Amino acid sequence: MSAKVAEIFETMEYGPAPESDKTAQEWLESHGRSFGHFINGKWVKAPKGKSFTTTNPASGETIAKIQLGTKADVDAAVKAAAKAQKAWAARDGHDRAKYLYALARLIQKNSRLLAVVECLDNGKPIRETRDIDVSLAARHFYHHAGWAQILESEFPAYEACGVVGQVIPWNFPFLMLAWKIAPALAAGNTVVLKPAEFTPLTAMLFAELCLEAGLPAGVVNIVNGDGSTGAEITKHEDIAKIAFTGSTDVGRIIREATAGSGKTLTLELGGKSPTIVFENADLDSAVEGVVDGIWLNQGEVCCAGSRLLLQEGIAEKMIAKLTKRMANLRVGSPLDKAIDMGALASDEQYQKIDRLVKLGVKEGAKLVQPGKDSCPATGCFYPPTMLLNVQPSSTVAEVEIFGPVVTVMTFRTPEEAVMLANNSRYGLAASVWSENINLALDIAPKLKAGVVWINSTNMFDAACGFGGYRESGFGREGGREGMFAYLKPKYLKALPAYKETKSALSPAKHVSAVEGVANIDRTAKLYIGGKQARPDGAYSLSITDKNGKLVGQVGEGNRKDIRNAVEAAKKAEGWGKSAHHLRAQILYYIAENLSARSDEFKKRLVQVTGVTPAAAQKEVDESIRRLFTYGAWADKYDGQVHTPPARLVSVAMKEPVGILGIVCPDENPLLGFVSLFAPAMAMGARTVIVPSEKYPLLATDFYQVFDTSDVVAGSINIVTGHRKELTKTLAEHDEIDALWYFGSDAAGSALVEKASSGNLKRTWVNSGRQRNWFDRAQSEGEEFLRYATEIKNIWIPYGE
Ligand code: TAP
Repeated sequence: MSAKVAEIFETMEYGPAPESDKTAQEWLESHGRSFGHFINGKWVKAPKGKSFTTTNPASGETIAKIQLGTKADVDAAVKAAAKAQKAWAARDGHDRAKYLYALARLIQKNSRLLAVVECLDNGKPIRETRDIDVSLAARHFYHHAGWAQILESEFPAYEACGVVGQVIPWNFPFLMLAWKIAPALAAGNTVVLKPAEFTPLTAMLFAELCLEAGLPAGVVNIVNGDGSTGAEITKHEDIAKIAFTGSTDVGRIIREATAGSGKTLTLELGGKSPTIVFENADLDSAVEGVVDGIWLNQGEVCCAGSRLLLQEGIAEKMIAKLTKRMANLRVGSPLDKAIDMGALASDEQYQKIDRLVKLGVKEGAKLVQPGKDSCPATGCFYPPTMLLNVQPSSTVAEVEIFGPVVTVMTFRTPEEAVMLANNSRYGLAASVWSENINLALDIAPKLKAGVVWINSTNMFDAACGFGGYRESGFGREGGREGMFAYLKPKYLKALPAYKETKSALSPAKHVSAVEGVANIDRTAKLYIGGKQARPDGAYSLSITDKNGKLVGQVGEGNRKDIRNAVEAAKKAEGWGKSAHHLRAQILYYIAENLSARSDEFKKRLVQVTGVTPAAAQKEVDESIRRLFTYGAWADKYDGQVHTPPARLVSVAMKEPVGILGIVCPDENPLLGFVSLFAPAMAMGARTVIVPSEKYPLLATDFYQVFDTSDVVAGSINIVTGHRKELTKTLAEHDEIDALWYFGSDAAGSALVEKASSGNLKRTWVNSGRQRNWFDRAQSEGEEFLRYATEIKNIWIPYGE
């Protein structure tokens, strides 16, 4: 019997508010509860193909049977995508915009069905699928319809990558599909997408919308399957770019699998994001922020606020408020419109979370689960969980639990908060709570995270790039930066390939053999921390001219020297925060001093490379000009202020990448060197540079130019020696954040991409192709600045 109104007023009990799943069930029936793949605009099912089932994690019921994509299915999908790609890219941008707009409208028209199907398949609450997943997906298609429309005028020097392979996870199945497909199509790519095994259904519904929108066959292909299907996509030779969202472990496998293939790669990976609450925060708002931060989507959120850092003075009060609030969170049927948390996506996920929570308790944490008794006993329901007394080194403070579990730690000072927040191998998001805007705005740039929410959490918008630092991956989704991930410069296809060359260097000969400098030690040392440093191994290498005559010696740097150079770069952290005007001044000053020594550098170029004096002069002049270019850019490559559809602004700051390794080419040993260090310097990145292996004297002669140009010690470090060996050390170094490889050979790029998988540093490689360093369209400008910076979006709410 239902309760009387008077009784309800007394108890304030929620009644059931179920959403009907009738339409969703009818849709499933219309497909016979069985799905194959969507390839070349058609449903494809192999009569004897292997299949798996997808279940409703809230009830354990089987929803549908899904075919497992094989190599043959992936081949067919890639073939269809390749066939469709040229025509799709050649269409007028307005034409592509109309298709994207049609998809946005169709998503809106089918929003309730999409929301219910997502609930059934994933277990997340209807309140969230309806108000977050589906509406943000529609917004993504609208936003990217816009980019398709203005692509030619906004990205005139760029073109589509080609066929794009996309692999997505199960936590936001439809939203992740939208984040992947919308920008790819806007840029003129065609796609082969694999949804997660647990949650393929909204992708199937989307395929139907593609048919309804009349999207040309082959533009969108969806192949169902598991990790093995994903692996077939990531290694496919005819795919030009891979976009992956998922765990850091699989991201690492994909980084290695695609190394040296020439495919571009973006990785959106895991996180362990901090929520920092200062004593002067509005605690009631902060409690709601924590609830949203960690219990949205049952905590199965890459950017979940899973580490709560409380300033000591308010810790007790905040924990009490939070415990009370947790007791009121309602966990139950995902289709009930009045529940806060649904079911975890699978039993596997349930077991993993439970195992980690028990381990946390074993390691000394105190378990708080006030809503445990009201959590449904059957189905994959896990209560909101808080772990207190957690040590920064404990497992639960370090690993991504990917469930409704928050770990709590305390801090005393803002400095300690920043230190604790950054004490993670991840760097996806952070949330800062303080009513003192000065404090919050001081903290936000110090956090190593791609997104920082001030007095808010989990805000997303298609216009604001989303993505991580460190092992949270590289690349951004959304906004202009997200479009760059699906485009490539047009000049690339015309670049000639390098031939494999043997190392030019030989161990040092007698110093007295050096022309004109008998008995004088003319060995150029390394340049570390603003000083010339002897190589650790105390060996030198001989440098010869074009006739094989000895012209000088340089230090033979080794692993230890690279480590020392990185240490020096770490100490120069202040360079990243220096004023942009100062960077410009230093670059102009370097240009001025190079100009004063123009003759000396010209002679050196003639001597070692054998070019004519006129060609050498041209290289020196272009190098001076390039320094001016980056002096110019230093205070002009600014961030942006986005205005998402809410009472917030999102400030997109361009931050230096941190410590950047650079491997220089042999051709144009002066201009190549300048073209690479100058943009990094302009953006405030600290560099460890391996100059041309064959002609390092052009870089070692430069030490004196640096010394007389106010260059900050440690902001630029140079280690001469064998390119391959030093490159490998740079790629494997965990404290190098990014690595550019422009070595003059065919194999170095693969080495860099493979060896960088340890800390998943961001790489930019030449894929064995030689650029023309005199051609300004390909060798200077914003492309270089983009690779020298990371975009951090800081979200700031306004209004009372
Ligand atoms: P994963 O296990 O990494 O799976 C992600 C996708 O990769 C799935 O489609 C999976 O297939 C496929 N896959 C598995 N092994 C593969 C391989 N060797 N080669 C190619 N593809 C392979 O992640 P998950 O458990 O589904 O998702 C949770 C993770 O995603 C969390 O770490 C979370 O933080 C992260 N995530 C990140 C973001 C962003 S934007 N940074 C957003 C959402 C989620 P099957 O699952 O079908 O086997």
